[in-house]
Amino acid sequence: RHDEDGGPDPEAHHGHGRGGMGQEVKRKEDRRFITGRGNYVDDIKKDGMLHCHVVRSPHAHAYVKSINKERALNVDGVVAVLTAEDLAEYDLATMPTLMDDTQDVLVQDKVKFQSQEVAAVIATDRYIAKDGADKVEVKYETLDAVVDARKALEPDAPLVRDDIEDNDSNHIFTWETGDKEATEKAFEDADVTVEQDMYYQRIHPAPIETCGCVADWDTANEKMTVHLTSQAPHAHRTLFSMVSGIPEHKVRIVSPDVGGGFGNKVPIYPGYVIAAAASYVIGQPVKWVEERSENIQTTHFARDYEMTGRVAATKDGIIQGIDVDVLADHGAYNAAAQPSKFPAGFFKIFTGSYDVPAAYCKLDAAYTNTAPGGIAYRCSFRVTEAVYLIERMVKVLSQELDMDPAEIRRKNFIPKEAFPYESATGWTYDSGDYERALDKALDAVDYDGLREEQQRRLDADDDKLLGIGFSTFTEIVGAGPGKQCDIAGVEMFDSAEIRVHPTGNATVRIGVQTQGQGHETTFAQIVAEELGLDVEDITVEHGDTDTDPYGLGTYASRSTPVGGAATAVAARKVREKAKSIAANELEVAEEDIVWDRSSGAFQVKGAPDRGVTMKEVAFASYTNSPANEEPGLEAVDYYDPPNMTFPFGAYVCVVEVDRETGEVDIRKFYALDDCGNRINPMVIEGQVHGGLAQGIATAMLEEVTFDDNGNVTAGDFMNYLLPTAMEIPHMDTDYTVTPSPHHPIGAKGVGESPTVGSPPAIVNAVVDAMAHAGVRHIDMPMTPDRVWSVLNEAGLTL
Ligand code: MCN
Ligand code: CUM
Repeated sequence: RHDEDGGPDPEAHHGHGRGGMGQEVKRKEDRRFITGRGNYVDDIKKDGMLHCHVVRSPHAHAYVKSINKERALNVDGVVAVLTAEDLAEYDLATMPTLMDDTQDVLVQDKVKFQSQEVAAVIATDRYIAKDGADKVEVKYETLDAVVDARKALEPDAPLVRDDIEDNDSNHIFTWETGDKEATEKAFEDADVTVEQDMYYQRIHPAPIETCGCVADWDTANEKMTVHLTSQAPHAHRTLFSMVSGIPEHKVRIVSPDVGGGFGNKVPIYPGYVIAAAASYVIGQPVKWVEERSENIQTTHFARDYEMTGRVAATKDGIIQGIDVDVLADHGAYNAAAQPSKFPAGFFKIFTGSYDVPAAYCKLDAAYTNTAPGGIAYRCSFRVTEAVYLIERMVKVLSQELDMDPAEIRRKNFIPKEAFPYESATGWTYDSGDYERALDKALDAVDYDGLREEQQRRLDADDDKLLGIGFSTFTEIVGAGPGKQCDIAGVEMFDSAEIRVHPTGNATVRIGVQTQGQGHETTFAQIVAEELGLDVEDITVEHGDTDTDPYGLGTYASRSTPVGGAATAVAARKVREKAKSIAANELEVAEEDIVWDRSSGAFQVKGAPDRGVTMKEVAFASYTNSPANEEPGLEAVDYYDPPNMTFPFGAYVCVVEVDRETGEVDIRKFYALDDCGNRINPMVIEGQVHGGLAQGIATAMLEEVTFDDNGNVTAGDFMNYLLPTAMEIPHMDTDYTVTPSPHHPIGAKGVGESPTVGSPPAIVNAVVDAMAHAGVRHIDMPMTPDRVWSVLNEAGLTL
């Protein structure tokens, strides 16, 4: 195969031995991780460092009547006990959320969710701080709690937010998108309509490393240094400066190694502010690191969308319209971490991979007595919920029409020729080839063979039912553009700075922040490709706001689409200057110099034996710089993307459902991802494996649950079920390459695709196994008892 311009096959492994694009370079960072030399926030130790432990409310909804510090202060080693009153002196009792709400750093008046921060104990060690916290006496007056968004909107529901002026309900906002009239018309004219309620349950990112920080106020230099578990150090520096009033150049945020983020480390948490305030007041470094249950119970959760989907179609299965109703639970504060102009994230991508002429969505959000959140956990800003909705609805429609679920997808796909494609809700999809991906998937799993086996089992009244589920999803990643997407007003561009040193190696500093995604390797590969340097000669730095260029951070799979683009463009700027130096070295005019990508050298046009390597040029730029150029060889780029990228996938899940126990065995999971041009296939495969594990966990195991009083009943790893190797099946990964036309290296993001795309494939498979008995839906997590109940109702149990 050749690409359309007759160039080399983009799907072949290429690059040129130096670790450029498409090479399976082993991750440079893994050497320190697997030899125990990682450096995480909790590894940071400073002279005189104190420790903070937060006193948390046992109640979900209660007035704080009094706080008595006395007994805690008597504990040997306790240095201070802080309450909201203490923080108020420094104007730090509250902090703004990313959605313009105001959250208590320490409860001022009323507790709004269980385990909310009420007081903080600062002590000479972690255990003393905890002992001290046990001795802080807080008197509460409890109130009825509401933990269900639907109940929260009933007129007599307890009011969560009496701190907001004139507020008399738990309703936060209504958001609408699409064309309501056109959609209604589509439903009036339709041959068939289907409707399905579904609940995307509340889950939690639960990174292995919990959240934490070490705040260090340097009284002599009046500088605040915070080592922080942060996915977005620069944005956090700006917010720290704005909230604290400390000038931004006197705030340094350092994200050392981050032990998984998954969205959990995008927001700012009260613990960070408390530690910083404590260090400022006491004048010593203060460390705060969460325990596991604190992480699950109080930091940002994900999903919690109650959705009703309706689809209008012709009798041939051509979709004419989609109508969606959503009720979103945002917890006690509207604190979702997403671009500020998108109250429902990018949910409006809910028309998916399909050419849908009319679409409309109305979404209401509610406060409840639960921890705030909504956007986190490999979600691409609510694309996860949107993909679940549309991929489930396509399955529901296929059942109504008794059509094959693969065939109905094919009929409705946006055709390859239609790109760039404008969706009914106003996105411009950059590129895609959905049919080819589906064809490859069907072939790979032997679809016809599977359908035959399914029928054979039914005929034989087998104990186990076979189900086949699809998800042919489209993602949207790479926020910006800056005019559309901002965080607290800061436009969502990203950046890279490249310095090539005299001896021909380079330091690359980037504004995005890895949490395990492998940027130290893949971003070096981009530079290796563009500059013809060896990947081993390139060091990538990130996570220090004192030295790295300003960027908006890593989340929503934006690093490659935005930071990767900045890196490629910065490298091209270096190459441009290098060309002029090469001309000087070779004593020819610049027009006579060509860059030879395969050898990583400049050559004289028509005389390929006359050339200089990038290494030689680097040396010359410091030792023999031409008269028309500054010495040195470096460049910086701030990249504001013209559009997002639209990666996609074709996933097939094959399950066996045990009619006796309700257990679901995932027999096969096939995942084809198309993320445009691929930088490192091995890193991508790792991302897909991890993301699928999390998608499978979402479908089968995970849910944060509450009782009626607002107690978190799944707030630790005994009750919140993380997947282990035992639950995760073998996974087959595959790919196609449809480059992004607007990205400098044609790459799209991939980090979240598997978590976004996989849950509906699994639910579709389980439903498919029971479809012959009329089963249309089952909610996640599909625990054996839940599956058994559905089997039983359908008369399928043994
Ligand atoms: N990549 C590539 N070629 C492409 C696209 C990506 O080689 N065409 C590589 C990238 O260079 C990068 C990795 O794949 O090394 C992921 O890239 P990308 O899709 O750009 O996503 P980000 O780097 O922005 O990562 C964010 C994404 C998100 S939002 C969550 S949540 C998540 C995820 O990544 N959190 C993770 N994957 C994670 N993986 C680990 N180990 N830990 C987390 O916390
Ligand atoms: Cu939505 S989880 Mo990731 O965007 O960090």
